[in-house]
Amino acid sequence: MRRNKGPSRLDLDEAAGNGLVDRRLFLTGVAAGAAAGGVFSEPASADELSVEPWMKTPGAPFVGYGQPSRFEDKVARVWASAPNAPGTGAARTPLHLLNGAITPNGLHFERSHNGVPDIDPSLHRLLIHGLVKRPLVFTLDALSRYPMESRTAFIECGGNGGQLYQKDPAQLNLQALHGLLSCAEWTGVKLSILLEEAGVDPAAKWILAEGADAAGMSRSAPLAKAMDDALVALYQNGERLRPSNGYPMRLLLPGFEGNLQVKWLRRIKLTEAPTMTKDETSKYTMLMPDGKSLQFVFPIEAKSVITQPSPGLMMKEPGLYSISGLAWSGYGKVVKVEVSADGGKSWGLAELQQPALLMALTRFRMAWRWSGGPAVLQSRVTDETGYVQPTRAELIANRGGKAIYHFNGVTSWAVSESGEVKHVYA
Ligand SMILES: Nc1nc2c(c(=O)[nH]1)N[C@H]1C(S)=C(S)[C@@H](COP(=O)(O)O)O[C@H]1N2
Ligand SMILES: [Mo]
Repeated sequence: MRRNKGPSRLDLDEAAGNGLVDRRLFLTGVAAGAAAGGVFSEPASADELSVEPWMKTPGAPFVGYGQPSRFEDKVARVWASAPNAPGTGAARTPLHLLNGAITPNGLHFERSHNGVPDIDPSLHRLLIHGLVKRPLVFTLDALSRYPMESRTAFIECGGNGGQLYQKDPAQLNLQALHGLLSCAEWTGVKLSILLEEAGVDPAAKWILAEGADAAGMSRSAPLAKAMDDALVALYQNGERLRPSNGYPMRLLLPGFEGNLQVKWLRRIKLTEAPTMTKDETSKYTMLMPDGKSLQFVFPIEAKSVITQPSPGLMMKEPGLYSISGLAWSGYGKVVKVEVSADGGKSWGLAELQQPALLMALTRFRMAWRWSGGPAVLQSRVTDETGYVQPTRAELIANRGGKAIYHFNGVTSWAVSESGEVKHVYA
């Protein structure tokens, strides 16, 4: 195996300190990486390929609904639930084991306040009422006759990353720290079409959205958002919504805090003012240092995190690595992600996977030649409004340490000489 030595290593432009390599490496390909002393492969000759047992016998028969390889059984959600309430809690996405920008449906995170209802779609109804000219009720069949559209959007729980408000860095992996985050292509009917059919009373300024679960979870949102880009989502990555994600229909308010993405949607009521439900008074408010709380903090601010490497994923020998991660913003598109290998002293520009969509997870990648020495890896996103992800210190200076929601500061992973990756504050 070639090591990280030799004159060819000078061929690649340094992008930033401690080994970050110019992102154009990915455009010139692996060959350039190998020339630069990357350890991607071993020299081989064709006769090294042996005929394995699976080539000597016919393969498995067909199945109705496909499942991942049995070798991928570690790629799973991990959950915590309330005592005596197994359906109340959250199951987190294994972001450290996925790539690309879309979350497979079976791994979409799940946050449920009182379990997953077993809804018979033929009995489910969506009611639109309140300040409308004509209250309307829709069956799933009726909704299926409206024009539909698809959009890719992330959902992030407002509590995601909440442990980073704590005084000391929690020794947890990425899934435990930031796994209340997923992204899917959602297909359904624009809520504005249904509201227009019902006829919006000019006095209406807000909506109330209510779910058909035993928590009766409900939230208020501005009517302007409902008329702009809200979707009554019926499909998730091409198939019907999963029961845990709102089957047979959920509200999608792109870019807004996860709690507003009301699952098992059964009722939209148009109102003059917010309804002040339990879910927006006793919860999902942000306690500020002066003891006051911010209410109705809707969009998710721009945030990014490195998914590979991350705690639990060991670095092997020194050499060339691809750092990868996710960036997103509830205010629009991700336009720039920078990566640092020296704890924020210097930054190099990461490559963004295209298309970088509005209010969707955006995959970034960066080349790094790890010297084998200590490093602190960070990522920092800028969105199309010019908003730059704050450092953890900046965020806390601003918000204090009492908040638990909307943590979007920079996450830092320390890499030790032994290749171990650890959550630190830098
Ligand atoms: N009806 C209903 N809708 C709900 C919830 C719920 O418990 N009941 N949880 C909310 C919360 S807190 C979040 S973060 C998102 C999570 O969506 P997901 O479970 O599809 O990932 O759904 C929201 N919608
Ligand atoms: Mo949430």
